[in-house]
Amino acid sequence: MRSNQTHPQRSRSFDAASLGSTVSMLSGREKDCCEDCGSCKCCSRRCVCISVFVLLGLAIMAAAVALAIIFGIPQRTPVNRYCTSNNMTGYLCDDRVTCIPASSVCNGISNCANGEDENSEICTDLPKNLPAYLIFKCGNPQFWIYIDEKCNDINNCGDCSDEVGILANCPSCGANWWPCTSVFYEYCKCIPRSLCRDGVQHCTDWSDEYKCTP
Ligand SMILES: [Ca+2]
Ligand SMILES: [Ca+2]
Repeated sequence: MRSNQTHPQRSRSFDAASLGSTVSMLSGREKDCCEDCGSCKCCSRRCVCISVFVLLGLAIMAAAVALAIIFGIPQRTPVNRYCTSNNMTGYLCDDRVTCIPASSVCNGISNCANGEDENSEICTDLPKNLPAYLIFKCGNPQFWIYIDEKCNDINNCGDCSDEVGILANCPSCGANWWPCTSVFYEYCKCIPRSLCRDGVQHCTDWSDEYKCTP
């Protein structure tokens, strides 16, 4: 009877298969613990270390977000390209020196050295993406022109709203122009003096043929 007795502790100590199974089981439990450490009391030192690193990373991210909110997220500042040349509003090229006429922007020709005046960022969906200082809204809001086409004595809007009236607020005719109401669609309140006394009526009052001198 004595020989059939077994010692429980001794038997477990030398049962390699049983030991391997236990280690394997414990490893699985550790893994489970790492995945859900908060609800498990068996966290190993490794699990605690991983959790600390994760929490540290989250804390750093939260601090970065807080600093960005407090001090403001740096944003890309649009380049100011407003310039004037010969008293006309223009578009400043990348060289910060060349000022091209407004009507040279998005005209299909690279007038700036780097072609920035034809950049798709401003030339798509015209005139929506153009700087406001480059355009003039005509009396008919469906039409627009470049700002340098306002007060150039040419009827660019089609209804002369870019040449006559308070919207355009143009100065009087220049020295090379004769003031009159034009009979031609091309002009509005001034006609070129070169057309004076050419045998063709350009003014409603015929003043271009009887008063004007070239
Ligand atoms: Ca151009
Ligand atoms: Ca005009």
